[in-house]
Amino acid sequence: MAIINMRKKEVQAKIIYYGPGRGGKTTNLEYLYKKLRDRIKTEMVTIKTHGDRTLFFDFLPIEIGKIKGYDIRIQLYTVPGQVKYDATRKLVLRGADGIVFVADSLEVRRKENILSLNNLSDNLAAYKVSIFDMPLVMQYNKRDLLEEGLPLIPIETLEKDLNAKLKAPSFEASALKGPNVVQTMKKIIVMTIDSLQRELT
Ligand SMILES: Nc1nc2c(ncn2[C@@H]2O[C@H](COP(=O)(O)OP(=O)(O)OP(=O)(O)O)[C@@H](O)[C@H]2O)c(=O)[nH]1
Ligand SMILES: [Mg+2]
Repeated sequence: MAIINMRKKEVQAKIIYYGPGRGGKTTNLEYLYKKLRDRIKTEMVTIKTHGDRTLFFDFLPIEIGKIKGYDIRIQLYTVPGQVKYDATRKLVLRGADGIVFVADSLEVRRKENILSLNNLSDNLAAYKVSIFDMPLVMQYNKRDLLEEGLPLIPIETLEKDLNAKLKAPSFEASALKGPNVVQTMKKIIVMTIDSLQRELT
């Protein structure tokens, strides 16, 4: 849940990048950090990694200016995607205001995407939150690998596997090269702020 400080006129919202291990969550935040460096006053924080695997979380705070007189601060987090880190994932998810689900487009990762989305739904349910009530954006990542001739899951299949019921806005992206990384972030911020508006008015 967002922290709203009426006296200071500040809103702090938490957005989580969720998805299977190696799907590209950390790479999304790294790209945003490079791209928006002048707008980000603090360093990106990476809490514990083993090689390039996230063991705890990444954290990137962004100030996006004022809405209705309130200073809006967005905190982007990633969870560790590896199945074995579920307790940590659940902890980081606590109090989320919005979620980006980063799916891995590689064909061999089809099952992992579905399991991870189910895991998200279960972990939200444990906090008594329905995934259907949560601002959520789907990102189909690694689309650049199509040019390398690697077998990718067709978008229609990803939509059917992951988004048939949710019907969330979705983006084909490459966290590594950049297409739709900023757009994904903008969309989830707008959706998250929209859902917080009720608390502001
Ligand atoms: N080609 C390509 N590689 C990508 C893309 N996004 C991520 N990768 C690569 O995939 C690997 C895993 O990316 P990470 O961002 O560390 O994945 P993660 O989701 O944070 O993984 P965990 O921390 O284990 O949950 C890295 O080698 C990235 O460079 C992409 O869009 N295209
Ligand atoms: Mg990571």
